[in-house]
Amino acid sequence: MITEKFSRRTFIKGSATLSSLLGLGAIGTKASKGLVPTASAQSTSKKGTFYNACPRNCYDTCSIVTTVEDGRITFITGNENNLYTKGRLCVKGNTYPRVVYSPDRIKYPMRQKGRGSGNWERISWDEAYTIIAKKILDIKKEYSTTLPICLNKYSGNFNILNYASEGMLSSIGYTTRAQGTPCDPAGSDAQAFDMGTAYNSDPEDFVHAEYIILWGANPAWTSAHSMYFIEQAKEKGTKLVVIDPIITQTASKADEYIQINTSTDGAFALGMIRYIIDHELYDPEWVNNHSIGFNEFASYVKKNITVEWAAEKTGVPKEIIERIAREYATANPANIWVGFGMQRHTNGGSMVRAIDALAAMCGNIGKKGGGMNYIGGETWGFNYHTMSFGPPEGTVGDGDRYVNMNNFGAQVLEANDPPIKMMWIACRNPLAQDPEPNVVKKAFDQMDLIVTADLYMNQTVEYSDIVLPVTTPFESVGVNVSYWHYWMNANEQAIKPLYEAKSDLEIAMGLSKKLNELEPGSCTFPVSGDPKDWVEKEFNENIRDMFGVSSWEELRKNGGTVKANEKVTVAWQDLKFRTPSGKYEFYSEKAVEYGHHPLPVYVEKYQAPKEYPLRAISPHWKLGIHSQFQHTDWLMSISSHPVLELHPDLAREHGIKENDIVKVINDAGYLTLPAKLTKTVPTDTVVMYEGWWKDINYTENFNIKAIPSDMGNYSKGQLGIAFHDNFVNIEKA
Ligand SMILES: Nc1nc2c(c(=O)[nH]1)N[C@H]1C(S)=C(S)[C@@H](COP(=O)(O)OP(=O)(O)OC[C@H]3O[C@@H](n4cnc5c(=O)[nH]c(N)nc54)[C@H](O)[C@@H]3O)O[C@H]1N2
Ligand SMILES: Nc1nc2c(c(=O)[nH]1)N[C@H]1C(S)=C(S)[C@@H](COP(=O)(O)OP(=O)(O)OC[C@H]3O[C@@H](n4cnc5c(=O)[nH]c(N)nc54)[C@H](O)[C@@H]3O)O[C@H]1N2
Ligand SMILES: [Mo]
Repeated sequence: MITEKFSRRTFIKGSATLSSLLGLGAIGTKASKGLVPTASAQSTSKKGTFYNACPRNCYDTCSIVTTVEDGRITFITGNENNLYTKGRLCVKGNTYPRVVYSPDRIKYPMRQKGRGSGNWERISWDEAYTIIAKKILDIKKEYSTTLPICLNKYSGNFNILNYASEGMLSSIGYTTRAQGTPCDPAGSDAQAFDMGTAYNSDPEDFVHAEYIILWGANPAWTSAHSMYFIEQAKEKGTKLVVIDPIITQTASKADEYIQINTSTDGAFALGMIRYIIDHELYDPEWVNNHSIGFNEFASYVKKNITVEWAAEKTGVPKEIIERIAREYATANPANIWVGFGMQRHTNGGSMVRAIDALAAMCGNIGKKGGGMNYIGGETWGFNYHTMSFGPPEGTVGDGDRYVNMNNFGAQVLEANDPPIKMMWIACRNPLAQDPEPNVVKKAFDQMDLIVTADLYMNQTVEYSDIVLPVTTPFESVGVNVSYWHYWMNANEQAIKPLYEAKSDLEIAMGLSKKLNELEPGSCTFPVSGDPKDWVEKEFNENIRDMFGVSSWEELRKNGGTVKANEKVTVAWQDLKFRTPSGKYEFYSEKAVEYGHHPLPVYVEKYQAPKEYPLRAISPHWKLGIHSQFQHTDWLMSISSHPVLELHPDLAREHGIKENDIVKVINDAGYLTLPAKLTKTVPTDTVVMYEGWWKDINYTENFNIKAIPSDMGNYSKGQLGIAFHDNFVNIEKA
């Protein structure tokens, strides 16, 4: 069991210390002890293949073919039937057998004596359900409502069946919910104001573009399969431009790379627009027939924007802005992909509105191979059957209460009527992934009971009272779609659940059973059922029309994967926008309703406080997805610890040399990290990647503050977060 191993690590203010970092080196290459059996040549071995779906919060959402011999996974690879996965997995996906058979998996339900003590004891599922159910019923009795129970669930696993966590809590009454998303809210609101919703075209259509701008996106790391289509376009002669303050691996593939001043992309787009208006390079027919408010917008631009001004703001020479404007406006079709990283700013939404305007006025929206591509949800039309059971009869109240997932700690502490007393955490690691984890911890301290369902002992599990072991995708069934490509993937059960792990759906049924035993009628969630029957309940006419399959079984037999038809894959091809006017809105009343300027105007970037002059950007890491993958042995052997990237000139100013330990400080907390000197980072910025490295008390969020982005309320119910408007100071430790 885990006691000894995990009690070493405690959650302290500050973070990765020098000693914990130095203690690391040896961990990476730990031998496997035969955890993944080699393929047996014996003819007696039972061998089969299964379709699985990678369910992580990733653009690529891959279809996997899993080979199982004698009940163990021996090989995995990408599914050739899925033309986006194209038979290949990313570096993380290829390590899945190490994830499944990792000795670090949580094996049994456990209870911790003393939160954060590491003093765990194994308990049975029945004991776990009993403790949790009794607490739920006690809270309901004491407060006459279940609002003191809070669910924080997000992106560890996007299998449609995993909405059972939401469904189970809805089945006990009204509860408090972490609402919103850290990924995309500002940009999604921008697109909702302009077009009615965010809706991207099929990334496989990059091959049909004549010109591509990757704008604050790093797909070489965060959407590796998209790069194939971009490379194909390049081979045909398409120009690839990358705009990013950091010289990323994606930038290294570009024909032209533009190192922009961070958070000034709105000025860049508006500068291009000024040039395009002056030279009449836009598409008047498109603008006249399919939009409203263009004249007001053009007047704003002529009055307020010059290319010289844009050059000054962005740090990009005027001639370059003009040339990119001309190239973009004269290519047909031209394609823009705006990444989520670009909008993690206090002016993020307004920057996306300016880029939308550029794409729209040049007639690129609605064209195959073109578009302003950001995110989409067209294929998510399942029944969400797991969420269809209402509260028990006689439940009083007006509905659930919401706190912003992006400022979770502070808002939980503020929710006082009634206070939050119990936390259910699934598919989330808030003590590492959220800003200001020390505030989140304070909110945790207020709880009577914290229950976390997870695969591994991450920072949040370590600070929980009860941990419930969950299955990997290979151990249960499911179905997944992407927020980017247009494929639907079946997930089959390839192996039996390891140890005592259960899926979140099975946990929901088990808890409902216990609640109903203790107090009949207290939970409306079904108490038993075969997950395969549940997954079948997700299919409907809408899914059939889009994908041509009527059931999970059919999808499975169809090669495990199927693509939506062309009616949906080219965004806005009918040019019927989902705005109040039905047209593209350069002028948006809806934006005004939400407190913004009606036009895509320039909004100034966040100003660095005097004491903390350096921008800290914390982008997504190539060998992990948030708290997942990087901590496994193969990936630890490639990257054994996190680093702080900084420019050699900045390092020199602070007397810092390669591998020196650097203290990164601001008023939220501090971190110590070894320096990695690189000219890929601008001189006013430091970069620390998001991730969880095994046995290191690191989260980049120790000094990331909960600063909201400008938009998010309209489409997500909550503002997004300006992760990259975070400022620090550094010193040699
Ligand atoms: N390997 C891997 N893949 C992932 C993830 C992961 O953690 N690891 N996470 C998944 C999830 S949940 C998400 S939300 C997506 C994120 O996907 P991306 O948006 O591609 O990734 P980010 O790393 O957040 O940011 C992309 C780039 O934005 C740049 N950027 C920051 N500020 C600005 C700015 O002001 N202007 C411009 N032009 N660029 C800026 C950063 O330097 C960074 O290179 O990736 C998904 N895919
Ligand atoms: N500083 C900084 N912080 C960031 C970001 C950033 O750019 N900078 N990006 C933010 C973004 S965009 C995102 S999306 C968030 C992501 O943050 P989270 O939503 O917390 O995502 P993960 O760490 O991928 O997953 C959380 C946990 O889910 C567990 N899990 C996996 N499968 C299952 C399952 O089937 N059931 C259950 N119950 N658990 C499972 C994993 O083991 C993991 O511990 O991080 C945010 N944090
Ligand atoms: Mo995300």
